[in-house]
Amino acid sequence: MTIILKKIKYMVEPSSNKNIKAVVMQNKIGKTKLMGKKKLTSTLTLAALMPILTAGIFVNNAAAIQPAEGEVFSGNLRGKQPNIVVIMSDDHAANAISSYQGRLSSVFKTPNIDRLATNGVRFNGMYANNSICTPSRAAILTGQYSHTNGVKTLADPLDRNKDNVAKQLRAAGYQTAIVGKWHLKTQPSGFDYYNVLPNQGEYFDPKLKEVGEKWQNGKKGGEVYPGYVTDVITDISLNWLNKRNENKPFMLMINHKAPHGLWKPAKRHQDFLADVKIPEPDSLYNRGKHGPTNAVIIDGKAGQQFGSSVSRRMEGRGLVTRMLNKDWPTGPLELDNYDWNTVVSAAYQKYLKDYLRTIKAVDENVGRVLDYLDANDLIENTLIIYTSDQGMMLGEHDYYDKRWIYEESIQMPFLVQAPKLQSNKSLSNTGNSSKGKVSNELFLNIDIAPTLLDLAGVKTPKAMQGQSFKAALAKPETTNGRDAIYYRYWLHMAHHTIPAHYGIRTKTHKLAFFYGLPLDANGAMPAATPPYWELYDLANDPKEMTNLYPSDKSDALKAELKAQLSKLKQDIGDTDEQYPSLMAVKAQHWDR
Ligand SMILES: [Ca+2]
Repeated sequence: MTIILKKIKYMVEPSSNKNIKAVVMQNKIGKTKLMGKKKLTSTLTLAALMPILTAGIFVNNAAAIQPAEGEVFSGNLRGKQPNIVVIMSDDHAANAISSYQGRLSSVFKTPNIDRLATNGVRFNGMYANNSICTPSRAAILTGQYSHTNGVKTLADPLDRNKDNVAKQLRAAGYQTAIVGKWHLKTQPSGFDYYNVLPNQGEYFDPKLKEVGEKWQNGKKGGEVYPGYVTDVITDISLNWLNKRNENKPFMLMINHKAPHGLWKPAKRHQDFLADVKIPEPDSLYNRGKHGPTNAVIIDGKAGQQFGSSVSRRMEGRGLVTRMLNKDWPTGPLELDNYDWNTVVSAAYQKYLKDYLRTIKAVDENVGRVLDYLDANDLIENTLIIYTSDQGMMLGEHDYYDKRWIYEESIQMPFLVQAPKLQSNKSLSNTGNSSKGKVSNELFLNIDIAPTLLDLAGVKTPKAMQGQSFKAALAKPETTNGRDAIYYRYWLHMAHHTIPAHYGIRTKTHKLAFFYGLPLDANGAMPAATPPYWELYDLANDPKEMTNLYPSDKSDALKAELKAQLSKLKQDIGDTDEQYPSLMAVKAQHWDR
């Protein structure tokens, strides 16, 4: 125990010979003053001891921090195990990153995030297994599907005794930290340092809950940090980097709140894009034969619509209705003409400007992190990822929010810059050789944890369901991904009136079964919705404008995809037999 205390004390002492060249802390954080050596030492000692005080599975962690300084970690492993920085924003659609060259790229640039695309690999086929905050974050950490890790909805807490990527990396000698959005209710585990927002957090003067303070679940607890949340999260992250033990590799997760709604841009960005017309998707006005085109009867009420709209198609949660409220954070929507298309356009423009303004601050702060890593000679041996917990519907098909199986919702932006120094054979082909390259293969968020572990020389634990795609970092154009991905949204009809569904996305097609039942999902709405199917030919209809399911011509394709979907469900253990109500719906609708 003495050795451990000594070790941890060393770990938290600021390095004496730091040479910080270019970092200017934008905010003087009141909190920093409190983080004198004494407090940090006691704080992190407690955090480091927690695993040892807990049972069984942490034995490796304890072993990992016990050897005396220099014997195991400095020199031997350093240089082989890359540092890892994962910057993850919230609801950032690939369309809103200029290197993805989407609809918005002509008017909105993300020069700093794009540095990762220029120097690394852009993944076009990274997907969330369950396109909503809490479940996707749990899947990323645990490497497991929602039905396995137990976090199916926003209401499910992550069991902190479960294994996760941070615990595994700690056991392999890493220092681990997470700053910013957490949204998993229970106290973070596996992290030497955490400082996280309660629940969604606030844009201005956010509260954060730091390691060492008495933990309170969910939205409770925390101390105020003056400033704008994206700046504050970056300040705390860089502060942690300054204080880390330089003799160990590190994994730092920087989790931004932005660009999650309701959007509150930094004051410096409130007029950004003011005179710009944001390109609109055609499907904002013409929804085609996409999705549930007809209103349905839900809970006895006729004329109900699925999916929150930009337009007035849906009142209540529809953006027009919400933005007309005088309390809308950036001021109410101003209209001088109530023609349908004029109103839709005005609401869309306001939505996108609010949204993109919050991303502007994310991009600036990504730049600060990259500059820091550069200035401190860390870029050579650090893997840097930029991603988001899922995507976002930005007016496509007259939707906002996510949750749907549609591309804009489930695609996660995923940009990776591999370490430049290639002292490790397993990374010998990454770096310059893969600079500026693109992968069009299919991957899932549950593959991220196994990949990070693979990079650190850790075998994927059996309980993780994802697969390492480390090879794709070196040879993105020739490395195969998954044949198909499995998607499932459980939070039936809550918040944005989207029915529960599951489906399969192959390289060319997407098939989704909207079974429309709450089952045992926490927070799901009780009323069943009419079951239906959707089928899209992604090769010829990438914007998913025409649901092919009603056409008899696609019968063979439907049968083939249904068989593939059933097989996939079987393989990953997400079978339907435990739900009699779902089996009854399938008996009626599976073969229709
Ligand atoms: Ca999210």
